[in-house]
Amino acid sequence: TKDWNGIDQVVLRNPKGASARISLHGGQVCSWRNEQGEELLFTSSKAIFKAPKAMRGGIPICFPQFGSCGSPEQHGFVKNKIWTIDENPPPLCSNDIDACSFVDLLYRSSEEDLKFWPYSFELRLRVSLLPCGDLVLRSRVRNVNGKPFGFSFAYHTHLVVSDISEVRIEGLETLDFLDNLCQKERFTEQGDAITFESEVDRVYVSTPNAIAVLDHERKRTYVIRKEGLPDVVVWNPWEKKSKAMVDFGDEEYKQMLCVNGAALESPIMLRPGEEWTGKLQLTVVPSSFSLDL
Ligand code: TA6
Repeated sequence: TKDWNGIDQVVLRNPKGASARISLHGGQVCSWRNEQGEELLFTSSKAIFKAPKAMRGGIPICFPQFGSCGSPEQHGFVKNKIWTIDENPPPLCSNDIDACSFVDLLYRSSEEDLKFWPYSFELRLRVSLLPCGDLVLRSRVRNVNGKPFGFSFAYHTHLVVSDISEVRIEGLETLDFLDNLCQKERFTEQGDAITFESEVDRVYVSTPNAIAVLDHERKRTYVIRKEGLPDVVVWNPWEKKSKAMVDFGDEEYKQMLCVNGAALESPIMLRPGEEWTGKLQLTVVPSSFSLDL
């Protein structure tokens, strides 16, 4: 299918009716639906569908950095570029075989890119929809025999929630976090689940490889599993920030929560020819399930 700019989109489906849509614009997952056809990823009703900026929602791929740190593009530039279908994908590994449908996308650094980020890389993204409905994103960054470089990375994951004030995150208790609302000052989370009653913009560091986002009202829990992504960004703009964003509805903060698997605190260093992999697996289960985090 085509997206809002007429850019190709790939639709993945599984036999039970779950689906996902990935746009070649930015390699962005724009939709992930469960077997009942319910949309699980948030997209702002005021999202601007105009290239080159990524639309606000889904799962933008943030590379080579998350945050601004002085570069021209907030959250990196690959999310604003046109990717291609990878004709020479990495070999299938075990759970890919399970995946009844997947797509391999590729972004290669261009001459244009080298002008403001002078490192040559290949970024390969495999998005898989498993028979159970889980969504798996595996990114591989390879230093294409250029100069050594460092980067940070995040899957900017916008989850749909029924009411942010009824949401809890389990798995980040007692961890340190950098608070973007206090000049990235380091704090330590207390011992109970994280709940929301105001703007939150934090990077939890050295996090476990599985955390849970419990949506109390909809009786639904997202389980986020990750590899190669030691940090978790938790972001909700709340009312004031929402009003300040042109591509975000005033009240929408109540129905979304960003919980981003990321590698931020320590940049990942790649020497020529080296490759890094960052994997994210999203599961949605009825909250009644006991979680084996
Ligand atoms: O997710 C954390 C964050 O860096 C917030 O500080 C806010 O900037 C958010 O990302 C949205 O960034 P974006 O570039 O999508 O507007």
